[in-house]
Amino acid sequence: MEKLIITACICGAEVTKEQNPAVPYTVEEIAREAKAAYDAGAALIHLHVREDDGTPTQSKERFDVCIRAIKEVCPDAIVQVSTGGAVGMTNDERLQPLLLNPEMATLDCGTCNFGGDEIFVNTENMIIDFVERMNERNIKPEIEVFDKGMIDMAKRLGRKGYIKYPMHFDFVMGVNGGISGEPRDLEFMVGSIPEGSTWTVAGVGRNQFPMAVMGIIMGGHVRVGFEDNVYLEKGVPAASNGELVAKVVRLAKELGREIATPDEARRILGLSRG
Ligand code: KMH
Ligand code: ZN
Repeated sequence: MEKLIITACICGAEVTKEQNPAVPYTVEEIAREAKAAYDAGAALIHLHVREDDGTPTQSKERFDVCIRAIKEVCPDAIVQVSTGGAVGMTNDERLQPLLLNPEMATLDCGTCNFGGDEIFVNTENMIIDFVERMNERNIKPEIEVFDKGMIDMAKRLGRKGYIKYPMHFDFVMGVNGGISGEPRDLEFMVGSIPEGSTWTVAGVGRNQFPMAVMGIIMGGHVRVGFEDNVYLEKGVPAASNGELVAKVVRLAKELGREIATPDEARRILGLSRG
């Protein structure tokens, strides 16, 4: 089995300091949380950014400042920018961080409900537009799927030549509106992707660590962080993203899986530049 790539989704667009005071908003807080995750064993930082008051933004300038601050304290970490942003943002807003030529970016492969009245919109034409911009800049997409039909969309766009092979997927399990976080759901997702693909799994809320264990034992990779869950265990808020990553490292060690460094992660994901 390949070494385990741990992705830390340190900030997200929706989670707030009211839910956990360690959720980062400022540039300094984002760098602090990235370093805590990296020091604990994360190779990859999935990045959203905020204004100082916590408002989610896709501003190129804000991403630039945050990425520089992250690179100062975790020089070799892979930074994966979000093109999902927050529900309701325009396509142009969401696409801004691609102008910074990051190594990776998310490619959300379908529309889904996101709780309450929220709808996270990703039409077929949007997905094609987003991936073409990534291809132009040699940015590796991480295909975000919240439901099985989104895998089928990615496969369709692969056959049409838009999404390149080998694909890399992130299964986000347990969103209110997407697939749930049962082991059989994950097996279904993993069994549905093209041969030769890599995958990581993100469990939302109480699904985070059960899904992490499944990812470890099934030979996939794991995403944890405040974007998906703010608790270290039931009723115990995590003091930092580093604590969530450290827990995955402990689980992986118990289960006999070694942790990938950022350069090992680059090789596993087929990233062509550092
Ligand atoms: N904040 C969600 C609406 C991504 O990063 O690409 C979308 C999201 C997915 O977080
Ligand atoms: Zn995200």
